[in-house]
Amino acid sequence: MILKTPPRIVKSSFVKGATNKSHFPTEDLPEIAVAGRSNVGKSSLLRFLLNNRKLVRVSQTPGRTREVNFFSIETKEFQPFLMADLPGYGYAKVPVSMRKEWGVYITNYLYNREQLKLVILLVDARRGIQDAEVSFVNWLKEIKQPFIVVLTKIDKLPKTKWGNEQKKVFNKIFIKPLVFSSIKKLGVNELWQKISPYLMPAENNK
Ligand SMILES: Nc1nc2c(ncn2[C@@H]2O[C@H](COP(=O)(O)OP(=O)(O)OP(=O)(O)O)[C@@H](O)[C@H]2O)c(=O)[nH]1
Ligand SMILES: [Mg+2]
Repeated sequence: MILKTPPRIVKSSFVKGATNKSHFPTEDLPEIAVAGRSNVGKSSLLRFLLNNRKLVRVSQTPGRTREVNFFSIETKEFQPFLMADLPGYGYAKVPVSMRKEWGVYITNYLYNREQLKLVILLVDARRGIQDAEVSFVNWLKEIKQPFIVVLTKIDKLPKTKWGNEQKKVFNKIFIKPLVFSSIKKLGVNELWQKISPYLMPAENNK
């Protein structure tokens, strides 16, 4: 099912923050994960997508989010699902040893989480796609994990440059990214359209 407008959210709630695998929710619900560098706007995107400012904490101190934060979402259009806000990678102020530890944690989650349907990879529009992100995309392709790429903070660039930034990303990974801004409230319809094929339609959807 592909939506023309965002789904009607009946309820969205914080499930838990998990610092290791044994804390991951065990319900067998389809899951969508939001990944990207620290400070790229993962939590802001979730807030805007779920239309719930109170639900998702936006970090004051980037790079400190160590846990995978799980949110459960009930809508009129789909069966319940979870969204996972992953810890950001590559924040310069974090010691290398800790960065490695996080890398392993996130990679294990992405590789082993059976209910994971889709990864939303965020790329900062001003920085463009970096080598680390290109490697990450290649790895997702290799493990056959479906994903989409979103250029965030697009409001920081004039509209005349958006197409060119999208093309630069395409030239490196052969995927056209969506443009998105949590501040200017841009791109949420397009994002839901990309997400919806990975969700199960509600049985009595009206
Ligand atoms: N201009 C602009 N700023 C944004 C946008 N999205 C997020 N920000 C800002 O970027 C900063 C980081 O946003 P977060 O949503 O906390 O980023 P994050 O990826 O969750 O960061 P970590 O949890 O530390 O990995 C905040 O100051 C946000 O206000 C956007 O679309 N446009
Ligand atoms: Mg965050």
